[in-house]
Amino acid sequence: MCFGLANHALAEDGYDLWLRYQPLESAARARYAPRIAALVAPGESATIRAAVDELDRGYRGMFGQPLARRQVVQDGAVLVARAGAPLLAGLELPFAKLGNGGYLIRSATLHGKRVTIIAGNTDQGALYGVFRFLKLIQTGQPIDALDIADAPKLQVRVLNHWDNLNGHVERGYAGLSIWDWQKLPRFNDPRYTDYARANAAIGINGTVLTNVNANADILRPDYLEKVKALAAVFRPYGIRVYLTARFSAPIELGGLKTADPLDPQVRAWWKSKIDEIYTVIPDFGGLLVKANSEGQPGPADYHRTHAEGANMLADALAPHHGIVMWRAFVYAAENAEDRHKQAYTEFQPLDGKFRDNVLVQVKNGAIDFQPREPFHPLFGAMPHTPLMMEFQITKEYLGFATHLAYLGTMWEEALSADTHRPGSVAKVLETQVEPGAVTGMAGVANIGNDRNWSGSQFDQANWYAFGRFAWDPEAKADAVARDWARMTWGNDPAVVGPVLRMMMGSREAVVDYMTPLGLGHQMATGHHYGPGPWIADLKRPEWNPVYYARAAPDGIGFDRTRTGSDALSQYAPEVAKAWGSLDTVPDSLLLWFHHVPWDYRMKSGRTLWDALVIHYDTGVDHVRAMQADWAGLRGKVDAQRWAEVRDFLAIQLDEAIWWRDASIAYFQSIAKRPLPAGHKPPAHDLDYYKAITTPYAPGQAG
Ligand code: GCW
Repeated sequence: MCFGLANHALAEDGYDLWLRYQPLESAARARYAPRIAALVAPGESATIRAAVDELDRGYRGMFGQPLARRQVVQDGAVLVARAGAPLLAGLELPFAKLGNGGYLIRSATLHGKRVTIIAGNTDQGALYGVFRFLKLIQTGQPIDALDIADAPKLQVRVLNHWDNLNGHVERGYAGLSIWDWQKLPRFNDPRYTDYARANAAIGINGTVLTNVNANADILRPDYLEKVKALAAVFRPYGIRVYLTARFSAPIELGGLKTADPLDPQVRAWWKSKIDEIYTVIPDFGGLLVKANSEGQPGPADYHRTHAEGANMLADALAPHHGIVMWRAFVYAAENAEDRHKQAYTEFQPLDGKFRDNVLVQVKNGAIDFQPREPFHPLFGAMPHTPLMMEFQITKEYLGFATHLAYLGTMWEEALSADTHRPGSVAKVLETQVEPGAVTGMAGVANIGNDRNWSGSQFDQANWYAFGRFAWDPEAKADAVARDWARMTWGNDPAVVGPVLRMMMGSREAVVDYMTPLGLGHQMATGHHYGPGPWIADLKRPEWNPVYYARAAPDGIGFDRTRTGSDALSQYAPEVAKAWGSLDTVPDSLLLWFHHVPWDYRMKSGRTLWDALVIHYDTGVDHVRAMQADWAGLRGKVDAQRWAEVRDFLAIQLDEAIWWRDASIAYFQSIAKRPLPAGHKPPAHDLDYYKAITTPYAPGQAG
């Protein structure tokens, strides 16, 4: 018996994510009980069964008993149904606005009984509604007078797993891949179902199972059988599977001499391969491609454009209603152009040249998932081409699994940025380029086989937030964080307050101690773990941190104005003007766009050098503040998860200080200025930091 024990005394390891369904306090139970007295769910589809199972599981967890299932409506019944169900006859419900994935939740009177209706145009919509209803209870919201209607603003809401067939996850910090290819298709780990539940709960409706640095073997018949088994687990939850296509697969698997997208044999090979995939998995979602980027094969190998490459696959997928997600993350080996400009240069002229079922997948910034980047200039610049957002949930550049960094604020910043072409990045994503055109968002997953899925308790928040932003790109990071905090740590305001404070400042703290004031990529080589601002000897200029900071005796920063690379010209004139002027560029992007003297006067009146040092310290201080907040939660959350977070914060503090000290040691060796008063010198000299090597840091490519 565990009655009488407070929740937080029970051991938890984080496995349950946002579906913990902890026992309610008796007052809450009494308050909710009259409104959730029975379940009436007439549908018999696998999706309705999943919805019923989830309600039952949630109810058992929170109320400590099974939820009665009834055929007829009674007082307090929860009705789960699809538009058109006889049960709902006579009720005027606004289904038209809900589209395919939307739902409504309504308190109503039906045949004289007070009921709660959860319904969508599809069973999928009803399932989403059930998760929302459960969330209301989990987060302590009233359910007496509900009138909720919600629908996703983007159609394709996918995770991208950078998982290799050997189980290694590129940029993965949560253990190995959860896909156990060796045991599939015979053994379906129950974890796959929990994965589907967790994703459906946040509206994710697709998953790309394999790494964009692709292996053609995933397209072999034996692997397709394994994919089929996963697809069967995910199907009831409305999650489609997608795969990555290695562009040279016709050579590797098909024995052809070429992978030229205009070659008839190549086209025939892809057509037959794609037909085969659909025979095995009739609702297969489509293909994701990284081409001619970082050594991956692609159409440029045959002097063809990205559009020609993408369209070949699109033509083969179209009869099956499949899509191609074609990545715009390209920068060429022999191209001396500012890396910031290269994707735009290559893709923008192709606007309108892609088939209707192609989405061009664009990273949020023009370089590469840095702690802070301005939005990618392609957003708004390809009005005739569906663009989808690619965010990186896994924290390759933000401290791996041990640094607490809530990315919701970063994504809100990117999505709410005004492209002036017109509208925000969010609006660009949401607006169909023509009626019926597809829209979407992808997130590079942070999921692995660690018990807590994401490598840390707080990294779960980033998976959660990705789902919420994919559903609604205009979501607010603080509201999302609040929901997550309540479902993950409980509704006690004395817990939620500090957790929110920690989360909301956390990403800026990482920016401050790693790459303040608009610096880009200062990470060590290859694994990107730890600082390497001095690195200057890598083959390609843009692989070197010195390429981004350009620290020199005369100052620091990358001039991307007209006097420099002119990357600003790729933005709308209003944006170029604001960011191009030292008077109006925000401090946060100063060094991204300008090279300024060390003694440059910031708006604060401080010199740039002093401001830089202060930012590093501000970042470190936030980590200390998070530690203090967390210390105050001892005993207020379960001991196991509490201790893990405490220890990870200690690692984060060590590493934040490492970042701060190494960066200051390096930049001071060039700036040759004293530290501002009250700011301590680095603990060691520059050579000490340069000598640190961590060859076995996790998540490396290859
Ligand atoms: O950020 C970089 C990573 C690579 C990754 C690449 C990409 C999958 O360091 O590991 O490759 O981006 O997005 O393609």
